[in-house]
Amino acid sequence: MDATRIVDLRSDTVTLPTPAMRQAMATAELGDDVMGEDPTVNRLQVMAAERMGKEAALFVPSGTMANLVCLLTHCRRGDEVIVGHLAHIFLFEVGGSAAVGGIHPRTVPNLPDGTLDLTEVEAAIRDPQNVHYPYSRLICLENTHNRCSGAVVSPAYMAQVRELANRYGLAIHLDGARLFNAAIALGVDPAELARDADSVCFCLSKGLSAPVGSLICGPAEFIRQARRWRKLLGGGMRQAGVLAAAGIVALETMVDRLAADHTHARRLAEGLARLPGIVLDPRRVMTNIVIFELAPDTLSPSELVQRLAARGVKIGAIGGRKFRAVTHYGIEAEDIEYALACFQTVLSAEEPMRQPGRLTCPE
Ligand code: TLP
Repeated sequence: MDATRIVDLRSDTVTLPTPAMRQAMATAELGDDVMGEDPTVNRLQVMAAERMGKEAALFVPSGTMANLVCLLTHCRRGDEVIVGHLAHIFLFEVGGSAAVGGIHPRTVPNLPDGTLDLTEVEAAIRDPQNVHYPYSRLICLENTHNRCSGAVVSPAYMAQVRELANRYGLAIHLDGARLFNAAIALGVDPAELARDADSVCFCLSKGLSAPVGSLICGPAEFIRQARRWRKLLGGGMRQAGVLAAAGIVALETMVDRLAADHTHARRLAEGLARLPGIVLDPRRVMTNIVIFELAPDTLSPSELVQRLAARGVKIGAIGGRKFRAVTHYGIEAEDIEYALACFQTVLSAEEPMRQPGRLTCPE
């Protein structure tokens, strides 16, 4: 055991900015972005729109605000949104669209590959003539799919959803927090994955390692309205170019290296799957998220988390006997080998718990 080593696999949100990002932040050209006058934010927005193949883009502080602004822009109060039961928007965004926008979520089960069964989606679409129903307005998808072990949703599937949405006059929003991971895993342009969505957002502060920020991309008129919602939510940041500068470096330098995170996640998954007591199909790991289960009659979830943490390996307990480990910038191949060795030790160790305690990481 290495007393000094920390292998933090709780999330790719823990990534720290690269030296090039810090340099760019220190020297960024700035202005008042609420007035549309921050040249660095404007440059990042142009870059993001180009990467996503959309007319325009808007820089927002977080992925949560990006999704909320998009839902508020698409929907009016009382409208219904069709969303996967494991979607981040549904599970982990504080019910913001209902709380702030009066938007009604209608969940459809996520399949293990992150998609929604289209028959189920169609069955969930309401008859607009029936006075009892809310209007179905929007279908939300997620790529990669966080709770489906970073599953990748294909352009072919997106095209099928588009066809369905067109038949019923619905819009599509894509939570692409990790869209670049999906693009790298599939070997396609991110614009291809975003093509059939009316709005798409992606995060700079996950695998791309920037400290703060997400981008919403879509038609120019959509972005114009989204800008008003961002202001309403308090997301109009003044000299935000300090942050956007890191985002530009992220897009320029941190996309291709995501492939290494995927290799590390696959190696971790394969190693874990060989350990007695771990339930996991490594073939499902396509990107940087590994979700696995602890068999009954082994450690308790808190014992596993705490025994690993005592060795510097941090993972997230995500409910029941399930856990999540996420690879990212700063995690190297030897960190994965170290983590696997620690798993092996704690799963075979008979040592009693020194400090029985609560789970501290719900994610
Ligand atoms: N996900 C975080 C946690 O909130 C769970 C993580 O550690 O994975 N969409 C997706 C698919 C996400 O995974 C996340 C963050 C968000 C949106 C929200 O992004 P932020 O944290 O920037 O608000």
